[in-house]
Amino acid sequence: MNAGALPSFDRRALSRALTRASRMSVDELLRTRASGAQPAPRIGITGAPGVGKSSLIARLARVRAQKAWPLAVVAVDPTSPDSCGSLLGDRIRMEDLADDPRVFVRSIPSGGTRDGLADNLPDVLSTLDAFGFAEIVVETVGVGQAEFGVRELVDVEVLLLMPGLGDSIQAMKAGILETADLIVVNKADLDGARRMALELKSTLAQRRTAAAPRIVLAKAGDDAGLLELDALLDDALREAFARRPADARRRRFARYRLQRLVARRLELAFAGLPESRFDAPPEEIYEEILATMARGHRGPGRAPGQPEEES
Ligand SMILES: Nc1nc2c(ncn2[C@@H]2O[C@H](COP(=O)(O)OP(=O)(O)OP(=O)(O)O)[C@@H](O)[C@H]2O)c(=O)[nH]1
Ligand SMILES: [Mg+2]
Repeated sequence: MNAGALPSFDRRALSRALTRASRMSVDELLRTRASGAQPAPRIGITGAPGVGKSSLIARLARVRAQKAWPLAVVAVDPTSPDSCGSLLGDRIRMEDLADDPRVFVRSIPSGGTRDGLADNLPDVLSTLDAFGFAEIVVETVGVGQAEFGVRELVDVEVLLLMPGLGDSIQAMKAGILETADLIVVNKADLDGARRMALELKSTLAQRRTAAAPRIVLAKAGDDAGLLELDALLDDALREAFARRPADARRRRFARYRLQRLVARRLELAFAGLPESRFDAPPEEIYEEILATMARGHRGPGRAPGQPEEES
């Protein structure tokens, strides 16, 4: 996949294509077919706000880009500044860090979704596939660790935690720890990191999941944890590709994309119904919703919260 000389992609053309992909309406997307490019290996990095995702990715990207270039990083940013106002000043801007010609970094607003993903993320990722990226790292905004939709869009999911996060490990909802392929206890320079890793191990052992995620300790300025994570990612990607052959991967991503589009079309149909309409029998409203969905959305075609097209 590492075709061509460095850098093997046109940054301006790519930037334009990504802007286009991130702004397409549901109806436009439903009419768009996949490019046919084989999806690049995808790594998802998720975790609560401020846990150190961007800082870690900035370092990880350099390491991974030595063997998989060009490498793309897509960071999903919260749309509402209120949702993490106190953290914004602190926010690591990876654009500033990616001086490596093998790395391309792009931030996209999280849009109308509540699962920490941007609405058009599937198409942003397939745009990167069409440009021939060898690997993609996705940072998803931490959403109180409620839902991890990113799972369906990546091959390997990494969950970042840090000491003193508040929640005790035992209290974490079942499934959150188990769906991750790897867990990083980040900011290991802070008190309680080792204790947290031990607690994680025993919690996961008690829950007896089929394949308990591996746990890595990492901290800024220390390469040991970073390199361990890098090696574990290689293993996890290899396993993911063995589990799902090319067709299965492609179909899984296509399924999630369509599922999201249909869900958004449904939301739009609901949003178009006046309050008074709900006095009607449910079956009648349902038929109307189906008809609206079949007709397509005649409005601007965007979910609330998505920016309007620039002129
Ligand atoms: N003590 C310590 N602080 C760190 C470490 N890594 C990152 N930080 C700090 O943690 C803060 C948040 O880091 P980010 O990388 O922006 O975290 P994030 O998870 O990407 O944050 P959001 O994108 O806002 O959710 C910054 O002030 C970093 O400097 C670490 O290993 N140890
Ligand atoms: Mg970040």
